[in-house]
Amino acid sequence: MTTVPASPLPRFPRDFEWGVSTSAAQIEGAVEEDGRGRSAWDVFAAQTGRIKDGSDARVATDHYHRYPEDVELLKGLGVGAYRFSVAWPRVVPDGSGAVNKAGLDFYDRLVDALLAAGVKPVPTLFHWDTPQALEERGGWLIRETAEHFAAYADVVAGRLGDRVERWITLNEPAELTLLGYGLGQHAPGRELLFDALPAAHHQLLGHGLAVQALRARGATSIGMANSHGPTWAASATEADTAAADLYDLLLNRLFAEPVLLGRYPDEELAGLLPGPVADDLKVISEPLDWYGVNYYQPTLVGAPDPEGAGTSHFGGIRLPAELPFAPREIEGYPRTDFGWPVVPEALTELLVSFRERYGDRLPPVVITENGCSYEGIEDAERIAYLDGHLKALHTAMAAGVDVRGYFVWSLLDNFEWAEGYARRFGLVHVDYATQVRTPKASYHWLRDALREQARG
Ligand code: GBH
Repeated sequence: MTTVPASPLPRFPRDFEWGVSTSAAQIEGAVEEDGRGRSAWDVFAAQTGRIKDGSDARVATDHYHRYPEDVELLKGLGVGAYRFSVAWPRVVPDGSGAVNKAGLDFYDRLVDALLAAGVKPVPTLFHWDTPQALEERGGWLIRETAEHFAAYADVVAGRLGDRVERWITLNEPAELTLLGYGLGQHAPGRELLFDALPAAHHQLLGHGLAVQALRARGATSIGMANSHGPTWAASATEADTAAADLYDLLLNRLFAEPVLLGRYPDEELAGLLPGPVADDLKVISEPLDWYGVNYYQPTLVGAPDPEGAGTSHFGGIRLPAELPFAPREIEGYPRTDFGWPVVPEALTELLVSFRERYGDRLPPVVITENGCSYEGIEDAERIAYLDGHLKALHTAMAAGVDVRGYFVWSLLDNFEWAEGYARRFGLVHVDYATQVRTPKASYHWLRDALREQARG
């Protein structure tokens, strides 16, 4: 039985953009078709023990072949926009050099199908699927990758720019830096800890260079999608607040401030970064039309417990004891089946604090991801999650934060990275044996809520 939220959603502005998000590596499959090159995720998932359920994303949700059906689902849902990602190795198989026309053709068909369905395409140029050929040369640890990324952005904009208005450069460089290069839990599986920092700088540089490339092609609506959440200190002791500040610096400010303020949040840290950092910051802070925020939950952080070495977690991933901060369990809130606490009011807190921190330097915000994993098609918990977060978002807007849109993660159940297929984030259930799509209760709830919004 679906429990209906106790009160209806508040009214959002008429031109508020409603959407859903996906990413190429998580849904497309067809990894060896039509000239696609290998990605770092293809290679990583093929290594024993990397993915919890032993799966990989060679088929995923077969979206490469089933996109017409998925576009119908978007149309039925009534969203105005769809955020998907373009797979770099599909377009430029080796990451640099020859362009694969057949790869671009796929996105061309997708964009046309979306437009025909009245859904605005919002492509993300990079959502973690680095071309393996570049990864083998150092991936985001080397500067060259940022330059190749900008060249690829130019190619995509050259092909789709006549029909695409809104662009997103990168998705969550913080996660790729920490999980991919720092802790080895995501591709490319490097465990460099703080030596992963160049990957952050080069992604940010790639972002800025891509903004320039998109502008040169006439783009007028560019954003990026960074993951953010409030950091709560485990206690008021100096050790805990210092650990929480450091976590906030590394996961939030390190990625927001170069982009929004043109500087790194910490001198000492900036000194560890490679290249002409001061010049790079001018590129990295190219003005954006809007700022995308992926929000999932707050994080409670304390100083590492010398006794409890290695017991702290980040999104289910065990953190090494030598890190100078330790995320703790947040008690007193419901949890998703991933174990993440459900704290809608922390979204209000996050947005209000962004407005306070960055003032007029913060462009209009779009929530580019928000969602949760639960089993089942009668997903009352997901309805409660979305309802709570939309109300919290509205509260932030009433408090003066300029928010222009909200995208649910995700349209479909999909390949949840190191978790494999065990976590289901979709509004639409996917039976992986048959690829049959079944809209969940939350899909119907959102469809009705959007109709109600349109009525006002
Ligand atoms: C996003 O990353 C990705 O962009 C998307 O591809 C992915 O499928 C989706 O979210 C769902 O995971 O509570 O302290 O343990 C999400 C980034 C980082 C958010 C870890 C949750 C948990 C921190 N996530 N975080 S903690």
